[in-house]
Amino acid sequence: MDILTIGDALVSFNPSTTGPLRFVNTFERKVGGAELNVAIGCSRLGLKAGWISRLGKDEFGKYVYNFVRGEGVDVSQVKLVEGYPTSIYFKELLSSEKVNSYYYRQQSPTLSFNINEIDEDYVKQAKIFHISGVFPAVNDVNKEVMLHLLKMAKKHNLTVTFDPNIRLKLWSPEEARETLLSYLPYVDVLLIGEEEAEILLRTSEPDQFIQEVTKAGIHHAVLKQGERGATAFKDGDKVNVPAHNDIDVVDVIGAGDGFAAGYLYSMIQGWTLEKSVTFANAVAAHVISVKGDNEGLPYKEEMEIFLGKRKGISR
Ligand code: KDG
Repeated sequence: MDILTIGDALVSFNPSTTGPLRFVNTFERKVGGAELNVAIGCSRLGLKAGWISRLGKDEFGKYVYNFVRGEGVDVSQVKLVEGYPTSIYFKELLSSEKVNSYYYRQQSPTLSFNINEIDEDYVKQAKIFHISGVFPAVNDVNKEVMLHLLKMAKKHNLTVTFDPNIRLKLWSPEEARETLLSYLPYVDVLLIGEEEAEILLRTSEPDQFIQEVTKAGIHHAVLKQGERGATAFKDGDKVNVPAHNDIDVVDVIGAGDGFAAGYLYSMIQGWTLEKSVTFANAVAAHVISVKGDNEGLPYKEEMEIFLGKRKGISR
């Protein structure tokens, strides 16, 4: 297996119109979940991806399970459990770039996780363990499971990649900081947005950021700087790669997960920093040009067309 991740999935309800939710009458039902989106993105690019999770033994749980399986993600470590409803969330679209999320995940099925059920033989066969800050933000059981898995990943020399994905609707900046900083000793590669860097490292100025991350023992990181692109560094090399600012943005949710999927793919290919960030940016650009958290994640063939390696025929 190339990529392993763990997360709480949600059924996402996407409003048919913009504006305050109290005036929205119809929604489209889709699937979301930060870490799951990454697994789907990796799978579409041709990697073998596994996702560890718990879903409710209910209609929504079956819907998510079938969806994830249909995307080719390994679901052998996903259980549908009685007594916990599958998490859901509603999006509120104020514009294509301003989206509010309303979560209903206090009783997340991940509360039923038991660290003794984590299959070490399964974990150790992966190359990369990708984590995000959403999973531990959901509840304290997840925090315990996360630490257990990080220790297991390190024991078996998996590369740990980390996107803090700080969701302030799920926890305060202080709690996020305390918990997420405790993961840094296990992290090999950090993929972080500027606002998150401010919360975690108290800086988003690239050179200071590199200093802080290096102090934390991390020698490979990408600072995502929105319209100003991304600054990446690895073992002393540093590059700044411009963003794609020519995209018609339809739905920004999931961009970071697309970036992570593209970056993980590039890591597996052993590409240079510049090529990796360019590719990850392009995957993210595909995500935001389509409605839904993961629908726009490109397949390998689409990326080959995008990169000019293959000719696309549209009719
Ligand atoms: O990154 C996108 C995800 O955040 C979205 O699919 C669902 O909000 C979500 C979450 O908490 O995972």
